[in-house]
This record gives sequence, structure tokens and C-alpha cells, in this order.
Amino acid sequence: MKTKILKRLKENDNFISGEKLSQEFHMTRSGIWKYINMLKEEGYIIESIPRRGYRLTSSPDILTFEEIRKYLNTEFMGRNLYYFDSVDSTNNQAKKIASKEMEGTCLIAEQQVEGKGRLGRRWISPKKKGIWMSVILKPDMEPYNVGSITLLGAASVYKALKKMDIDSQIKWPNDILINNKKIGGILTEISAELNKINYLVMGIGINVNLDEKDIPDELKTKATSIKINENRRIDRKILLANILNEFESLYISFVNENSNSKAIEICRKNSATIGKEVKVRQGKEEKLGKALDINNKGELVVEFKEGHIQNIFAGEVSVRGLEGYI
Ligand code: BT5
Repeated sequence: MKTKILKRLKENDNFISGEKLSQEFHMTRSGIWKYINMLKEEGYIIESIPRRGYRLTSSPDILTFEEIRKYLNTEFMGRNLYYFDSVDSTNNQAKKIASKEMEGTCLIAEQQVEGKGRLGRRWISPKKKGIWMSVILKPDMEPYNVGSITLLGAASVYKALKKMDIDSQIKWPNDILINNKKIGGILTEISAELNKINYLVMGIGINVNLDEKDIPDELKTKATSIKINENRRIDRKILLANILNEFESLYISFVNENSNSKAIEICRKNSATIGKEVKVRQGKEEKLGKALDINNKGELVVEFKEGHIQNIFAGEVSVRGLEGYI
């Protein structure tokens, strides 16, 4: 009911009387007043004038469906949206509900207290400063076909930022960089049988409006935020909707064409890795080489110092000059 009243207030630039609202929603005027107060507590500024009624004058910076819907032009991506004020990790929550939820379901939190990176690393996710979200996907494909899907997430973030005049680069396979520092990362988790995917959960974390003080000292040399770089606050609602819009369009072509070539091409063209000296860690082994290309399967093509060329599909890649590998 609260959402319906909010929607009605948003549709209307003028005052709506309490009388009218109570008729439309079949409840008493004090019932309406109770919901108006709940909205005010969430940060909505609602003017109320006796005999004229209520008028919404401003909305808070929160990433609920109600707040992003006007920027969203997707068919299914983000249409079913779970919103949390604070959560352990959106990926963890997504995995709990993934088997029963529809494809494109999105979980968004204003804050994560146990945000995760790859290999059990920590992902800092301060309140209302970023986009911390997970998307549930159920592609009807064999597991070996989705190896490059993380690149699809990275390409969507790249395109969404570009739309807002922000230049970024993609560090294969899951980092988004601005001016050589990390502003975003992707963590894809999969539940599958040998030849069938049950679901994928793609977690996307973007440092949008973090200030210097929000970045722990030990990360300062390698992490930054869009706000710090651009010297302006970024509208998280528009950025989030843009990411979902771009994501859906790339995902539909991936599934229909059974090829991730569009996303791979974006990652290739805007790569922070290709042409650079890299250190590849696979298991306990570390080898030095040069990244030559990203191939059509989304693998990184590396020429190792000993001379042989190998396609890397997983593992850790540090790029010389970035993230501590000098
Ligand atoms: C990643 O891992 O980059 C994947 C990050 C995925 C985060 C999203 S947020 C929504 C969803 N729910 C989750 O719980 N996770 C996903 P990796 O490449 O392993 O990088 C992790 C490393 O990045 C850490 O060890 C730190 O060095 C650094 N780091 C931590 N927090 C950061 C941040 N906010 N910005 C930039 N770097 C960070």
C-alpha cells in the first residue's frame, strides 16, 4: 500500500487531498496519514497543507524499485527487485532464493557488512555510497559456455558509465578501473550440474560516491571511487538503471546467439590488460608474460617469458604497474 501511495504521489506534481487518496485506496484518512509518515521516515519530503492535501517535493537517494523504475527500460532485468538497507552480502542472499526466483531478479543493498570478493576476500561496501547488487541468471546453456559471463557484467558497467560521460577500463576478467585504480569488481558464482546450469549469481560492486575517508588506508593506492575521480556526486539511481539496461541487452544477445562476442569486443577494446606485462597466478604457480589479446571465448591470451602462448580462462592476473605489481 505504501508503494502504491508513493507511486500516486510521484505521478502528480500538484497536491492530492487526503480525501481523494482515502477514496482511491479504500482506507481512512488517518490510514493514509500513517503511510505518509512512513514515507517521510524513509526520507521522502512530503508537504502537507490542510484542505489541500499532500505533495511530494523530493525523494531520498535510495535504490528501491520505485526510485529506479523511471530510468529502467528492461523487460525482465531488475523488474523483480529485493531491496535491503543492510545485509551480509547480496550474493549470499541471492544464492538462498535463486532456485525459486525468476531470471533477472535483482538484490540490492545500501550496505553490506560481509561483502565478498573472489577467493574469500573482503569487499568494502559503505552505506549509500555505492551500488552493491546481485543478479540471478538462468541461461539455458551448458556450464562450459558461460565461462566468459563475468565479461558481460564488466562490459555493461563500462557502457553504463560511458553513457554518463565517464571513461573506464576493464581489467580482465572482473575489475573496472578509472585512471588505473579499481572502482568496481564482479563476483560470479554458479550452481550447476555436469551439463546444466541451475543458476548463476552475478555480484556487481561499484564505488560510486565514496569519499577518501571511506576507502581504508591499505586500499588507497589501488582503489578509488567515481566521485573522487569526477569531483562530483553521481546519481546512483541513473547509473544502476543504466547498468541493468545495458546488461539485459548484452545478455539477450548472448543467450540468443549463443555467443558472448558483443561483450567480449567491448572488453577487448577497453582493456587495461592487453599489451601489458602481467603476472599470472594459477594455483600456487606464478608466471610472467605479456597479455596479447582476449580471444573469442573471452580467455586472456598470454605470451609467457619462456616463449609459449597460452589461453588463460581463470586464475589471477596482475598487471604490471597496477594493483601493486610494479
Ligand atoms: C572482486 O573481487 O572484485 C569482486 C567484488 C564483488 C563485489 C560485489 S558487491 C555485490 C555482491 N555481493 C558481494 O558480497 N560481492 C558482490 P576481487 O577481484 O577478489 O577483489 C577483491 C579485492 O579488492 C580485495 O582483496 C581488496 O584488495 C579490494 N577491494 C575491497 N573492497 C574494495 C572496493 N570497495 N573497491 C575497490 N577495491 C576493493
